Amino acid sequence: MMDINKLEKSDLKYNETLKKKIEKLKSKRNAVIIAHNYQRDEIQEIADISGDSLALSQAAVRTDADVIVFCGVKFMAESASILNPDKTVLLPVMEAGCPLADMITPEKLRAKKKEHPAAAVVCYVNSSAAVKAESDIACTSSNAVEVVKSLKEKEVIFVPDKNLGRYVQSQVPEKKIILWDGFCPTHIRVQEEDVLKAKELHKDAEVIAHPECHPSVLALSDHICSTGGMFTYVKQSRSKEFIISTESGMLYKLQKDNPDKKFYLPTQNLVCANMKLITLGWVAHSLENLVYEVKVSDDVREKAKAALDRMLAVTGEKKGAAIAGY
Ligand code: CIZ
Repeated sequence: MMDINKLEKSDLKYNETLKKKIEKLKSKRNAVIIAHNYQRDEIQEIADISGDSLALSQAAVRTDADVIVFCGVKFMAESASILNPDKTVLLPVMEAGCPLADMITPEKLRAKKKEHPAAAVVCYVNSSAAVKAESDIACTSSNAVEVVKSLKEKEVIFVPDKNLGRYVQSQVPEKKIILWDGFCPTHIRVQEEDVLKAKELHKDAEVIAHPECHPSVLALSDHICSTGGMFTYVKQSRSKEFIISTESGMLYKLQKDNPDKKFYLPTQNLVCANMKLITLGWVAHSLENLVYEVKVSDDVREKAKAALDRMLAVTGEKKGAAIAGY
């Protein structure tokens, strides 16, 4: 199978031209480029800041740039806009959505709330601003357990990722978690057999999985954590080899930060097509034409921000976040 992160020589030359153009446009616009850990290698290379969605939005608050080019998917650019309403937040490709976030709507969530009036609603950051606005508190994959534990309610509606919800339930047995039937189409591509085969091939490797993976994959893992948590864990581990069950873009920075260690994906199918829509060409286009601006209406923004603020009050400064270049 073709490795989407490997480029042909002609692409590399063209990319160098684009990188120079992006540099010029960046200073003309007083812009900062921030990139999610799942972005293409060449996008992570040009980014001023890279990390997970929440760490990026928080880093964006600290920048004095006028324009934020968010190389990620739409819900992430929305979070950046919610936390930075006075800045211009651009998503280079408007179609870069998140199928998991699209598996829930505010209307459907309102109906679920009616069925369970005593339950608190916890929404994973991988959700639209409108769904966050309907939730009591947001969470990330690094703080979901802590957020759920902090609630006084015994019942929790957890949306939209059922695998993360099941993982939280396993860590917080004292609460009743009502799951939503959502999932990440990329993470569920890892199968038990893929992990078993990879373990057979790399007998000394530690297995690390993202909690969006299927429970049978998590059961085979030595460590379960968010992308930010993976950087922290790998750095302090004595192991030299790791099998990584999350989106392929993670390998770029894991390898860069740990040149003496080796990383393997259990399957080459761990590619999020939406994340990979962002290319250097689209970043240049975005800066040149100031497109596509992501804005959240004031009423939705205020409520969604309240859900994010409550989460930050529980976890304080984000733990396990890995922000490079900041
Ligand atoms: O919140 C994020 O950035 C995502 C999608 C995953 C993670 O674990 O960082």
